[in-house]
Amino acid sequence: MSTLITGGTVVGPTGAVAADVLIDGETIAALFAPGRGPADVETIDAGGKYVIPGAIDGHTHMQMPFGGTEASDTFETGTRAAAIGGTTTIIDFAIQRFGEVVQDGLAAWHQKTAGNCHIDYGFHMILGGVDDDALKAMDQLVNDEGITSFKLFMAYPGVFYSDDGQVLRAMQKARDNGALIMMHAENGPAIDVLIKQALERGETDPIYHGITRPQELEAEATSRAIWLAEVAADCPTYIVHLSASKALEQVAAARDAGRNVFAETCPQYLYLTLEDQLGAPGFEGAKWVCSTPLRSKHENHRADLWKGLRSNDLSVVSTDHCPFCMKDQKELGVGDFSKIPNGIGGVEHRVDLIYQGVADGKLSLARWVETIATTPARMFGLYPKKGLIAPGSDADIVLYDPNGHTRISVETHHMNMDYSAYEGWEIAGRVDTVISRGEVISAGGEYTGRAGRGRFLRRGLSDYLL
Ligand code: DUC
Ligand code: ZN
Ligand code: ZN
Repeated sequence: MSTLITGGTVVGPTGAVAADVLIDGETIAALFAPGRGPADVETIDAGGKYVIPGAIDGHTHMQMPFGGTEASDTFETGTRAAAIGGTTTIIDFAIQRFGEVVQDGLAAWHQKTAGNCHIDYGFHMILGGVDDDALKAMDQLVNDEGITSFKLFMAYPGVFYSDDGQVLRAMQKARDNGALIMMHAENGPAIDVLIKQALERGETDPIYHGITRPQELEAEATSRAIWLAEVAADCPTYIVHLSASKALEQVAAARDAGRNVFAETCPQYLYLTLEDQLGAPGFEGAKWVCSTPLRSKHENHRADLWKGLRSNDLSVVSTDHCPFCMKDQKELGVGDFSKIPNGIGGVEHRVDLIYQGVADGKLSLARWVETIATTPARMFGLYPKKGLIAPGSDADIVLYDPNGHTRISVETHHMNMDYSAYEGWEIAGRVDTVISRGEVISAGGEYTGRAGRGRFLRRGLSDYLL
């Protein structure tokens, strides 16, 4: 069956152009000058709307066991919310813990997702224990399983932490097999000292989560990761959830030197702050406990991050979607901020929140699409199947109404969270229609997708490394 999207403005990484888009089955068949497409097909009117590639969220944690509980969105609820918000692909993190077999962790994630996802999905692999077996498993995942990126943690000693020797060995292996190393860059052992000292002083409120994770310890770990990667023959390295100016300086310097270093940021770091959110009265700040933490509004982080997105020192915006409800989950940390499960939910709102940057004049239309769709596709081996409106690509398409408005609230969102990190925010733009592999799954506020229609994506190597 063929469908023609008419009258819209197609936006891609090279800019915007008026064009009609012909979908044939699950893929894009052709682009036409306005009015020049076939006449005998069904049409979708995109007049006054942007026609953009379905967004790709390269960093989610659906139903992740963490902090003594489990992230509150399942793959069913989380991918449905993502779809409604214009995201048609997620890449979630399968987990290997210390002492576990890597392939067992991967199998567990296949089990969690099977029959449950509303949109297409892939996996990165978290390595919580780098040893000889895990290093061997990296080859197998890259060669046979379509898993081509591995996340390591320089934070969370005793949970996911890898020491520098382990990091170096995993980087050497990745340099060898073409995989990308994704790094949670915070100095975990030093943070643990600061946490202990704060608790001993009776500093137990949520804001101390941020105060005990200063930007210097993100910058130091970022720098160390970059140098370790250089020792590993310039292993390609991608810094996740970069939040702070000093960490960004490290990435920018490495990129200026021609290094294989990339980074993402997330909407929470572009908009929210240590004082206004994490420092909210009482236990309220727990809603915004995530790592890396929100940064001070009295420094220049948010402006620097927007600038980094413009200059491509930050290549990608992902969400690090890791939601926990206040009730029974965040509440685990009443009286002790270190026991608050770390994570913020936002998979539904990334497309709108970054479009707000366009409306505010901080980002071009082309960079909006590039940072939320095209670059994640290239970075994570999904391009040009995903992330692009061109003949042969999957017909993952969002019609975006720049004249619409979005009001974010727990009353109306679809994520399984009992609060919203952006409660009451009114933002410019609105996701109008979402098409996933040729099927309209959301239109005019009505959702028509279904669990189980999403397919596992075996990913290739990152485009940026070839
Ligand atoms: N940070 C979070 O806030 N949650 C999940 C894991 C992480 O690194
Ligand atoms: Zn992380
Ligand atoms: Zn994460």
